[in-house]
Amino acid sequence: EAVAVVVVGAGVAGLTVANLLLEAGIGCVVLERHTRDHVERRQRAGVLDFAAEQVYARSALGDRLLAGAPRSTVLEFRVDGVSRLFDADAHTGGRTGRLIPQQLLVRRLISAFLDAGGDLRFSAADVALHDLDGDRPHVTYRDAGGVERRIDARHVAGCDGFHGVSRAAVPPGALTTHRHTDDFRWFTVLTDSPPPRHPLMALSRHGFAAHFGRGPAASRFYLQCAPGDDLDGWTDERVWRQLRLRLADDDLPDGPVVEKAVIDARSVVVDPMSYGRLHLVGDAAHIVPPMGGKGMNLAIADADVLARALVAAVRDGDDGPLRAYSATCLRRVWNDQEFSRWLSDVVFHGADEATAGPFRWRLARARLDRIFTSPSAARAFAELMAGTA
Ligand code: RFL
Repeated sequence: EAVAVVVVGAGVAGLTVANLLLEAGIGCVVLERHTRDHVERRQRAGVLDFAAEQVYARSALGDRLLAGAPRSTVLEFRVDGVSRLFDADAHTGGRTGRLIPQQLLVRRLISAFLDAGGDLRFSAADVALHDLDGDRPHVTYRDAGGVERRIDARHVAGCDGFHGVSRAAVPPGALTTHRHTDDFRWFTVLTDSPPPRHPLMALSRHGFAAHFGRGPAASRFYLQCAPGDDLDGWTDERVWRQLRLRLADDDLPDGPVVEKAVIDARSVVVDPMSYGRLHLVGDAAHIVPPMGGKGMNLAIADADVLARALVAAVRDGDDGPLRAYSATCLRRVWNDQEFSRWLSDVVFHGADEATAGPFRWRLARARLDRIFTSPSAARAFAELMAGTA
């Protein structure tokens, strides 16, 4: 069989590319390794920034995808137990993001695609990419019934996350990988307990902690932890005790802990994001650390740029936007890497003088103080949160 574009991976990136292509009348097939149920349950991010929201608002999908998702207008920093509210709405002129759990967005993207007649194949095993540097690449896989399949395509969108097959299909040496890992780690838990009033980041001598909502009855917390700290040390009892201490809130309501993970403060950027007729999108091409909430938003921004470039190439015979795809995306990727690092630095080093040392601790506190005292610094911060168009 033959199609204009094969999309590998049905995460936020792949589903956004696929929906935008379908809307423009470009044929595509999406291949996803997991079942629909698995993909629809994966809980990760929770904030759609303003730039990502605009991607959907410009398409016919906006109302359907964003229904009921409240705006995120205020961010709370709680410093040594004292609350400081950052009014993002005022500093961006209303260009604030929306609170929407990633799996709800994924669920809606899947149903929108299928309702519009999209071809989405779950449980696709052993996906492999071939002849990427020729004019006519093809993709092979085993379908849910175990039958070997082959799809010829003009382009392949590699949207299969950081551990997918797309980037691995590129010959060694064709891509440069930039990496940086800090010596601190984040411990994150997902709980069935009420969300905070506003997204909350707390700095105190007990260490950093953050509390973000994931829908009306769930929360994601982040706690800074030491390099040697692993999951075994974090009993539920320690989690809640540490959260109450760090958030300076004895009445923090608890609830079942649904998921725990320790994540490195890791940044990765692959350059270029294209190889022949393969284009990498989202986590397949870059990883940003959790602070700043840009991972999902970068995936959506890449998907938008790629979908437009593919429409120009396939429908209008204009390859220019596709050739510029990588450079267009990388400018935003590096901007957001810097933002995420900057914010991680503020909240990590600004939390605990004993860990950061007196000099870095004071620098970090000064950085945070600046966004509450300088209107132009506040605006710059709010713009970075809103995302670059
Ligand atoms: P995804 O979402 O990982 O989707 C990739 C899809 O590809 C499929 N796949 C394959 N399909 C076919 N063949 C193969 N060989 C395949 N290999 C993989 C996978 O099953 C999956 O369906 O990548 P995408 O679309 O690029 O989206 C990126 C975002 O998911 C990611 O950046 C964010 O979730 C990162 N992230 C966060 N981002 C934010 O913006 N804000 C947050 O608060 C936030 N919190 C998080 C996060 C990531 C987390 N993880 C992954 C550790 C919290 C966590 C815990």
